[in-house]
Amino acid sequence: VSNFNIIDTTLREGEQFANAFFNTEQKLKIAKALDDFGVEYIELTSPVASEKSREDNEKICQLGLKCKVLSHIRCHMHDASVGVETSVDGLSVVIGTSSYLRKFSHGKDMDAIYKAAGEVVTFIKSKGKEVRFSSEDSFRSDLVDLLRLYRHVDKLGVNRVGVADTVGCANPRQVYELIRTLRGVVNCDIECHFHNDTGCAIANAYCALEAGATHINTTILGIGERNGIVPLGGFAARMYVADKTYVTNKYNLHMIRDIENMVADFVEIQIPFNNYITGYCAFTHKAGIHAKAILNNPTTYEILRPEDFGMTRYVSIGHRLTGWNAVKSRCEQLDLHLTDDEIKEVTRKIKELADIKPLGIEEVDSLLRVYNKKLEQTSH
Ligand code: HCA
Ligand code: CU
Repeated sequence: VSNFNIIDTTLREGEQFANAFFNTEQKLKIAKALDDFGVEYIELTSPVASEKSREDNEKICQLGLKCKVLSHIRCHMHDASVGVETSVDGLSVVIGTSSYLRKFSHGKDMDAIYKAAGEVVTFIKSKGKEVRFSSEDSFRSDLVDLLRLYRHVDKLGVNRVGVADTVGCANPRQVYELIRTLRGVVNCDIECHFHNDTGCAIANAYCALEAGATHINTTILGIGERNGIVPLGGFAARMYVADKTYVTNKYNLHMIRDIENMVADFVEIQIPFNNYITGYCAFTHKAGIHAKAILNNPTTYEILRPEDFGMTRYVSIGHRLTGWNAVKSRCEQLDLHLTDDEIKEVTRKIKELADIKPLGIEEVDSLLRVYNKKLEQTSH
């Protein structure tokens, strides 16, 4: 899979995260950081949501970013008429199409949706803005209804149609099939939005691209409704493995850590220990067997080069699973000259102590230094 675009929606979907209350300054910082990172689009909250939202959207548009700026609106003529008067490059239109949403949310039947979609898309196009039309809860919608609707807006000249797994129910194979089918029905680009309730979001995004999708929605750290959507960092990791050159040339991967720290700070959360790329142990190697191979050739156990993401690898040695090769490498770093037999002996000592409790790196280092000194003294 190569050639895809990121539509980051931290400033729309991310605002729906339980802890998110971005002020204007924070929104501007997020928009700039995403632009510097290199996303192709950012999506903002609807200008209809609140007066402040509308004002902040204007301020973001005035930043003169390289990326395109979109705002998210309901499939209403009222929202569209407000949206076209704002400075965004395009509007992302959405309407629920599953029986759940038709019944418990907006109450429209498929014919009414069909009509509203046509009207709104035609209107936005006539005002010269980019327009995307998306169906909420696509995976619990009737396939025949859905394809008919997408074909309709495609004929009317929509820039993209959107598929949204609003409830996070879809699995990669279902995604592949739906997008493959849709690819045969419309000519326009295909955008996808995956929630992560069952941990399939990144895999779903990848399969969507394999099946012909062109644009993927992400947020920083995956924040969004409930447990959120495709995280920008994890998605970047997935795509880096698929096509390293394309991804490293297109995105400023070294920025991921700072962007995540900034947003974690704004929404008052910690970066999860097992986070893609930036989790505290993402590049920590522990077992003796791993440590030895990593020291010989990092790619043995690393699919992501930490340097490509501005990160560093760490080999943990103060534990009962340690091995003498890792200890030897530490001695070299500390410029201590021990023979292999001496290193093996001190490794036994480390394992013995670590069987009682793990040792910090300072404890290991001082053990190595003391041992080295003793040897030096006895040799004189
Ligand atoms: C929601 C809307 C949405 C929209 C996705 C889209 C979803 O908050 O329910 O516009 O493609 O998940 O369906 O985020
Ligand atoms: Cu969503």
